[in-house]
Amino acid sequence: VIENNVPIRRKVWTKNDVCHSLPHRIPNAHKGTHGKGLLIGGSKSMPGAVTLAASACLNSGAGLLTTAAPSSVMPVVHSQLPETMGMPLPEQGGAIAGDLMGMDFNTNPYQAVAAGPGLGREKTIKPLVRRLLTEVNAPLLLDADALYFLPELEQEVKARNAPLIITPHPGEMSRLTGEKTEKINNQRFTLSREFAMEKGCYLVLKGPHTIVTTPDGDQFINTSGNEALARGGTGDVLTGLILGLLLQGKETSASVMNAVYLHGLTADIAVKKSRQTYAMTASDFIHLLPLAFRSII
Ligand code: B4P
Ligand code: MG
Repeated sequence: VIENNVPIRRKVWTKNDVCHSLPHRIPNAHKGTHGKGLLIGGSKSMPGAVTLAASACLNSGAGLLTTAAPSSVMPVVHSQLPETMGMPLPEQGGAIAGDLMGMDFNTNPYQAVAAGPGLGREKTIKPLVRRLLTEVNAPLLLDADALYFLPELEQEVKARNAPLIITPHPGEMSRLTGEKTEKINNQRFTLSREFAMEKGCYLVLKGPHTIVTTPDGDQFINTSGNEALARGGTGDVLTGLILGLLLQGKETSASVMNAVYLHGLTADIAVKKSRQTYAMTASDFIHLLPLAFRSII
């Protein structure tokens, strides 16, 4: 099939693909081998989202994670996750005030950075996202509230050299494109391909059978997951998992697809184990990551 003068390449991503592309763990590894990442999120009214993302990242095999959040949110994160380094940030209106403490991304090299879960939509968040787009010279993942200001930062998006990964659900995709959610759902492949190629980003359009599109227009379709994931917090878990695998992998599209697959697999395991989809939470999916990894390796 030809579309926009480019042949369409689509591939269904299976357990076998994860098996073959998941990075090996080597016996003489140290934490630096498995990547040093930065997660930015949280606000006074949403301390849980960034905590879930950090927890998923720490349970993905990542070497070292720093979580940057408003200073009032940091104790919540640390009470749940003593393993993450903390970067308490000045706040305004309960959200990050935006200056990232004068952080210099050249002297603080992270192998990947993610922002968004629970960030809030204070006006201070726009300059923060602009700064990330401009200065992070490593794969950058933007999710949730970090996507809110993206339509106003088009120049910065297009000017990026390092990979940009965005993870909208159909509601967020509707805002990013200006199209109705119904149209997004009816034309998922075409619209995500147009968007990813035009902006030069990796686009993870979430939902049943999540589609990952590369900046070249290649598309990967997920085969795991079920409606048990349709509950608050599961998107935040996915963000942490993608960050964790970006830190360890070499190829962006495989890292992202593997995270999407493993995320869905935790839900498949959850349903298989408990034979119902009512009583479970986003944290339960994180707790099933060991079984998901085990069924792959
Ligand atoms: P938000 O406040 O943006 O929701 P969220 O925090 O992003 O939730 P979370 O991060 O946990 O889940 P996400 O969807 O990211 O929602 C605010 C408003 O946005 C809603 O009130 C609604 O108006 C609108 N909105 C939200 N979702 C919408 C949608 N799908 N369509 C239209 N409007 C929407 O991540 C969920 C994860 O679960 C993903 O990985 C996804 O692939 C997976 N998942 C969800 N349902 C699935 C299913 N049936 N089968 C398989 N996987 C599924
Ligand atoms: Mg979300």
